[in-house]
Amino acid sequence: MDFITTQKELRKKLLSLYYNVNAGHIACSLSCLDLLIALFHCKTKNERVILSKGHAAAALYTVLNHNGEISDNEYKTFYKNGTKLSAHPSANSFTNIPFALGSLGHGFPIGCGIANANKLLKNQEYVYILMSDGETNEGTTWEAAHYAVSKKLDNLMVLIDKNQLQGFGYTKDVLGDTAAVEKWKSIGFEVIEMDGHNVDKLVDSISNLKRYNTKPKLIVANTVKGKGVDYMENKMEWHYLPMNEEMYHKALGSLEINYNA
Ligand SMILES: Cc1ncc(C[n+]2csc(CCOP(=O)(O)OP(=O)(O)O)c2C)c(N)n1
Repeated sequence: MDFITTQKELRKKLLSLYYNVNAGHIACSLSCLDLLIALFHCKTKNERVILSKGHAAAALYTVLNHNGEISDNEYKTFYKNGTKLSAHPSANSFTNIPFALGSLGHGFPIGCGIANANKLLKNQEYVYILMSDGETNEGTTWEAAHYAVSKKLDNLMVLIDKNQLQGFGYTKDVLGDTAAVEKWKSIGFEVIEMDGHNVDKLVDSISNLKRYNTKPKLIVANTVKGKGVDYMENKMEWHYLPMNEEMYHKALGSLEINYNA
């Protein structure tokens, strides 16, 4: 299947969403959008996807809108007073997520608890967790990682959006490479490392990993913060900046060149 058209169209929607409310975290969402497209393509109806890097909520809302789980009218309420679609996902704002996300380092441990509950209930459904490489700095991440292995959570799949940037620095300068493959392998995860923007290959890898039935799984996905918009790519400031009108049109132009299917 060719996902390029979806990747481009959802990026256009995402940019328009952010531009209309003058909001930031654009590059954070562009970094993980392709991972979300792949996850929602692979997950079965009752499986959960937890966006632990909640500051990229707009990317999640965009994929849910694309899938028909969020209506066009509701999608337009993003960031506005009274909306269910706040800048970071709030509790019960969308299907099956009964807790708020955005305080980094919490989606993963909560997801481990849900995966363990599924196993205790003899329910084989997977829990997928998408977290940032910045979140692998958090202490809670390491406790949860050991918990996942000790409880043999073979129904757990974690994707790390490894764009190597945080809000105010490079990940390597903040705490070293806490998303390194060998670290996670040594704990007991089944780990693969791959391009986090190739949706076809992500879909194949997620499906293959699901067949491997003894360990919790991890995909270290190498990504580019701001992917698709040239002037945002790998630029620290686009963690927080909103776009003005000129920047918005320039961003759309970039997509036309980079996703010319
Ligand atoms: C516990 C916690 N501390 C601080 C923040 C503020 N914060 C929001 S995003 C961010 C860093 C983002 O870097 P990363 O987690 O790697 O995300 P990405 O680069 O993928 O957007 C920080 C420190 C937060 N949301 N939660």
